[in-house]
Amino acid sequence: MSEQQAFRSGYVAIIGRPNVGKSTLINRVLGLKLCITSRRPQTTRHRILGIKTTETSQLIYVDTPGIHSDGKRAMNRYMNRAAAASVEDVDVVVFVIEGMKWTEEDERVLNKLRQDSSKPVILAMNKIDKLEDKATLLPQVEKLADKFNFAAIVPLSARRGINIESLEESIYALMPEGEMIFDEDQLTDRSSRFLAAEMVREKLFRHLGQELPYALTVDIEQFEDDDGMYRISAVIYVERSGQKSIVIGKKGELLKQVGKDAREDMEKLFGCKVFLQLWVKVREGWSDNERMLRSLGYNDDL
Ligand SMILES: Nc1nc2c(ncn2[C@@H]2O[C@H](COP(=O)(O)OP(=O)(O)OP(=O)(O)O)[C@@H](O)[C@H]2O)c(=O)[nH]1
Ligand SMILES: [Mg+2]
Repeated sequence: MSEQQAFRSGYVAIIGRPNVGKSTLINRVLGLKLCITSRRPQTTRHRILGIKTTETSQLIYVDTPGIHSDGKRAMNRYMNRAAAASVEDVDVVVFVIEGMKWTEEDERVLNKLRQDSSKPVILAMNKIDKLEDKATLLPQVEKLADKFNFAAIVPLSARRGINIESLEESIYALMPEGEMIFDEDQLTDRSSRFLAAEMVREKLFRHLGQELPYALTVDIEQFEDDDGMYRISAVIYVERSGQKSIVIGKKGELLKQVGKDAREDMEKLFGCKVFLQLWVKVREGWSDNERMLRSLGYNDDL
């Protein structure tokens, strides 16, 4: 630690509507792929911590499900609760929006933040790599500054890694002095088992068509360290038998591809060989049944 700078630590909630790039941003800040991402909205379902420890700070980033207005299904209510709870005990909030866009859903998220005005909020304008006319940026920043007393407004690109240090500096400046909260080499609060299930879910989100990703979840049945190689067996639960054959694909091709991609990600993250087996099972109505949700790991105490 440098002599002039006191050590700082605390929690940073990353919030925003679905698909603005919250999980991509956390991965970029951490410099590794911890959180799953996809081009579909509502990819993240659970709160997950990404911990970054440096010489001068330990910043704990909280990835949250996108806040959205459809609270009809039990799963959607669970996701909104997880997002809302994440803001409660943090030191700084990073509110992510998509570039120059400002939607009704963004307004709804901001209204939630207005209800608890005690926390500093940084506005991150993500995906500025897509911005065609740079001259439009400044007027938009000024317009957004009128909406709320943001601690900072940072245009950035999570995918391309533009202006990320500037965001990190703004966060650091708002953090209280404090000791390390987690071990210095700890990267997340989640188990390898949880991360393995997420990797499989991400590949299903990426390989499947429009609706199906929302009808499935992944449960790890076996996770064993076999002399330095992880033996993992995962069950993909779908809601109807017709969905099962789609997930498996012609001659099992789709499932094979999902398994290969997920295994490669796991090997990178865990740093060891992985033997992955996938099964597909039907569990009718799992996503709209509170009890089944809990049995599949969607618990409010997370
Ligand atoms: N062009 C561009 N795309 C980005 C950027 N950041 C994220 N994306 C893309 O936006 C999509 C959504 O990214 P996610 O990180 O999954 O978004 P999220 O906000 O976590 O979404 P939910 O978990 O569904 O709420 C993905 O296809 C990302 O690759 C960026 O800086 N530029
Ligand atoms: Mg996400």
